[in-house]
Amino acid sequence: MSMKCNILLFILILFAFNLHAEDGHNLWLRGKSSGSVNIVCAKSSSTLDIAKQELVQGWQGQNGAKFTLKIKKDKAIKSDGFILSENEVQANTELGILYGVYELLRRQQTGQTIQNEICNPSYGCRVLNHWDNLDGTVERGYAGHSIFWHDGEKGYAVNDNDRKLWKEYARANASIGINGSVLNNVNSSKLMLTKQCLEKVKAVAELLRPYGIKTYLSVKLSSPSLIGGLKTSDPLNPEVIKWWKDKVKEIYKIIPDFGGFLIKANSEGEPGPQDFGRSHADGANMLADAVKPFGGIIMWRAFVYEANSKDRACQAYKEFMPLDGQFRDNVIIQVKNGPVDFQPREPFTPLFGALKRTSVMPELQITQEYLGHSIQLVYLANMWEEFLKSETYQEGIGSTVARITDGSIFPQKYTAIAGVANIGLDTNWCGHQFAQSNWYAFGRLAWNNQLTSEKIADEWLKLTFSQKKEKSANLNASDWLKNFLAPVKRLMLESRDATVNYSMPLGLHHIFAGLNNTHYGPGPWFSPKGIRIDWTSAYYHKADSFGIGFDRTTKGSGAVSQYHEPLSSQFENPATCPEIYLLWFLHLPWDYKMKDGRILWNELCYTYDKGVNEVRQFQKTWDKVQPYVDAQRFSEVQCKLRLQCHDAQVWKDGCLLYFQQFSKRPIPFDIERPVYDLDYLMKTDLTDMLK
Ligand code: GCW
Repeated sequence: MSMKCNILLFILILFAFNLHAEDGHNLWLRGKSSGSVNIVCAKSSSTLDIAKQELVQGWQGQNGAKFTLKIKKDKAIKSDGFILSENEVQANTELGILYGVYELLRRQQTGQTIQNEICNPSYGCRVLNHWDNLDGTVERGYAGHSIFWHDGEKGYAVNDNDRKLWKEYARANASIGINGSVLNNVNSSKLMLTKQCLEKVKAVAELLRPYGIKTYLSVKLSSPSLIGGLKTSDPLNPEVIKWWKDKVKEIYKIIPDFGGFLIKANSEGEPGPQDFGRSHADGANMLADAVKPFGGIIMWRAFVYEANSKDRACQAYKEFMPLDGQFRDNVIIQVKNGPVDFQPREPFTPLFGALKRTSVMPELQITQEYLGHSIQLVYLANMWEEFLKSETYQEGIGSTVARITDGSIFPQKYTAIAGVANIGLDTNWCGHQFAQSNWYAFGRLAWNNQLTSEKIADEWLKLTFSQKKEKSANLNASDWLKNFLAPVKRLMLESRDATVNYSMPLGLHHIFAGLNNTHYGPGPWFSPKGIRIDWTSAYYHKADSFGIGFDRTTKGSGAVSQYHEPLSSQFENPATCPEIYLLWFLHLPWDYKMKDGRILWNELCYTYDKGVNEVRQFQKTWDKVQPYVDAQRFSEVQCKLRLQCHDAQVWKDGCLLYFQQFSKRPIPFDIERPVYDLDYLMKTDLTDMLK
């Protein structure tokens, strides 16, 4: 076909399906009103005005209907919750009204029913953590530079583009219930608390405020000596205490609704109270006292591990359990979902539920550091659902991580959940069109930790990809549901397990490429000279001629003992340990018999191969939905799936060929042979291959 014909065909296709080119910048907020609405609201304020404007812009209810925004206290409504009915949203606060309006519009636009219903948030603080550096780079960011910080002299100036973007950012967050943003990296700069930086934070806070989003900062505990001219930063030193009190006063003077601090202390080289012989509680409480008069909180991270320890997974529990009950009520210990570090699959961190007299909040990673950056399509809500639904057994059956952390079981003055953001200056915000679903899912789960990943995917796809004609009331009758929604939703729901299968199956973890600190692609061999042993891969997989896996039983590192019964006995025993965690807790022989009758080595081979095939299937699925997707987003996702296919193959070949040196067994002959050489892969930096 000639070029001309091609172009004509393209235009015809666009016309036929009403598919306007889209770049993804509008996220899930594409809904346009289908008629007018008559809003009744007694008050006016910046937040209520936003609510009204959103209603006008997105209303898809009955044309000309009356809709009331009512602020009226009701005991059944908690914090910023609301009661929603077809003609009214009632809330205790203005923010509750705004959340109610977003919920209403979401339901209208996704064809969900609206009945008289109370919607209360699971967590009080629903916070994004931006690992943004003041020079504009983003640690573990794969979507361009920071939306808050820019490099160079003009870095502190604020321009109209900034303001526009921050407003869009605030709106997107509010629409899914996020109400806090930590604006800078936990590996924080000492400059964060200088006047210049705080002025910039003030400017951001002003844009976020009407949308109900509080600003928080990560700060260095050594700030008093680094920028305050003090000789020490010992948290028990009176001058240090005074320095922080003064600094906090200065902050609240310019940002009256400032949320508080997020602290990474005595972790990966960051300063902390232990530098002065003090405990985490000493450090956290000192800051908590400083922010308390202003209603601020301290989120203190439990991501700690020591070089050369026998098992890094045990460290947080060891350091924090002895401090249970010693923290102020405005301190919340922020704990990563897994005990090592955001791996594709980990069991939950045993601190959840074990800390009974201390507030605890989960930290999830939205940015895909270990799950394919912004190259791979991985929907993370399944992982978070699995984590939140994990039984800790700490207070009997039903003590899931969700209920342990949301105040249902332990009375916490503050409840919170954090997600490490995947947002940058890329037009589509997240690097991959589908990575937006993870931002969306985090917000939705933070609001309601009982939602299923299936429901969230369904909503997100309808909001993000449906075309005009499907958005009307006959959405359910459309073939779009059958030919786009169903297959793509299935793809999303299978994507996380596929990634686990082709990268770190059966409980394997931390075997990624460490070269240049990329954390992309396989690296079970990773062990450069002079590196800490707990940064090498062999520390985690422990492959040898006998078998593979980390022995965390009572005969090994003893990590199983940090879990409540019946989990500790379950994990200790290969017959009862869930196979998804097998090599996390046990070192087993290559010929260990799996439940399906295969030996462990063969199971590994089949699982890696399955992962690769799953991604190939994703490619086919996506290609088939082309008629339902606008050209730009279709081809962007298509290109990325191609890369993902390639990289999944590299994972499979690299891991199987490497482990085969120990297992000394053939790769079962009915699965596809490796297409790469191990030598080649060991020398290759996958991120170079991608360029
Ligand atoms: O896994 C590590 C990441 C670091 C990160 C650290 C943390 C911000 O590789 O980049 O530092 O976790 O969570 O503090």
